[in-house]
Amino acid sequence: MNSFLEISPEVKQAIKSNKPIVALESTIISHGMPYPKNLETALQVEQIVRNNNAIPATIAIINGKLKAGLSKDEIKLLAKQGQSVIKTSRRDIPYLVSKKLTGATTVASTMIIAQMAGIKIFATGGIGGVHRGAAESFDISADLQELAHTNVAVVCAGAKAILDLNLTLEYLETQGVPVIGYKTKELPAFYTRKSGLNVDFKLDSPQEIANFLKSKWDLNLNGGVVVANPVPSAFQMDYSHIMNIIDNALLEADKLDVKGKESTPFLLEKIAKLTGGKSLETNIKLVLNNAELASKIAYDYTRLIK
Ligand code: PSU
Ligand code: MN
Repeated sequence: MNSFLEISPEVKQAIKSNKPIVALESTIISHGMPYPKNLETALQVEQIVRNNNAIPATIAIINGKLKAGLSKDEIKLLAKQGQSVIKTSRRDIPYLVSKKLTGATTVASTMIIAQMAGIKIFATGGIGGVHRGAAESFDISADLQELAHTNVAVVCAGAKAILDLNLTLEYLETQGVPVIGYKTKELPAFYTRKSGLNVDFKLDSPQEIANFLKSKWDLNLNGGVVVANPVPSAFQMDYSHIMNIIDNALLEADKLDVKGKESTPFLLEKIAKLTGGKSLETNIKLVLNNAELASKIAYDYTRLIK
């Protein structure tokens, strides 16, 4: 264990007794949703993990400490301060640590801290990926490189269609990152169950996914796994409607020359506005759904490594 890492007493206890643990990211709280929905959702996600016999470990950097397991007050702080909290990916971590700053962790940095704490399963909404127009902009999320190297499984609803999903899959293939569809052959596109693209493997139970993870890591095939869990049908959005809205949001971002780390939060906010808040409701439902599946996988995985 390193001196930068601070694991909450509850998570520490869970690690010691091989209880299932689910890591949760915090950029989704500060940059992915507006207050107070972000706070309600973060707390609800933790509750769902508990209801499914696992311990939640929300991850962030607080005053320069890498934290696995946050207090309610810490979650509240990230939720309230929103976009003024530093969105923290791999490259940002030493800056926050050396300056003792507070930051919300993306998928990439949440994976890094989860791995330091020994947590293998992580639930979120969607991963970052290869942005549309990446051939010009070079905008490829650091999440993908982290998935290439860090041994954490990320349960998500795919990646959202603001990205180039086809190129995202190609990148993951090159980096040796398996993309599993939970009960589906089709890669979900966050707001919709449909994308027109295929996952690598369809697995139909948390147990099968736990077996897959154990096999990968027992083989010393380092790196992460994407577990794509489609949003429940009742909550999905209309495909052509959301595609249209995404196109409009992308045009707006282009016009205002929004790029780099601002891009994803800008687009999420724009899409929520253009859908009259409907995309946010779908976003919340799919995160809760992912937390439930991640808890079940974590439960089965701990039974395998006993
Ligand atoms: N996708 C979402 N909501 C989010 C994010 C992605 O639906 O909040 C966040 C995650 O934290 C992800 C990050 O790791 O955006 C990716 O940002 P970038 O593309 O700048 O790497
Ligand atoms: Mn980017």
